Amino acid sequence: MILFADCKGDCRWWIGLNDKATEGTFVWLSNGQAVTNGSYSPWQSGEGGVKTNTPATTTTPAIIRDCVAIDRQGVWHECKGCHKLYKYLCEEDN
Ligand SMILES: [Ca+2]
Repeated sequence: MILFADCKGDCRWWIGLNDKATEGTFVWLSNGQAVTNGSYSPWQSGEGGVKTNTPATTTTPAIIRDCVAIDRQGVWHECKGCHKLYKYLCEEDN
């Protein structure tokens, strides 16, 4: 993808997809619609609602995987936390 050609290092972009409301059900921020089975969803192997959140313990913080970023190969990842300073991609209607 030419768009990603200049990126170096940890290159991911938020795509506006999360499962904050219901674990394993990913919805788009733009319209609230869920990604359904059979729709375009190029998940990293083993992701796509399979990686569950890990509750906090007395010694470790929770690991929340609720937000999705795309890498330079076009693969979607459930990222640890939604706070990372990735850039983001937007879709524009013509
Ligand atoms: Ca999640």
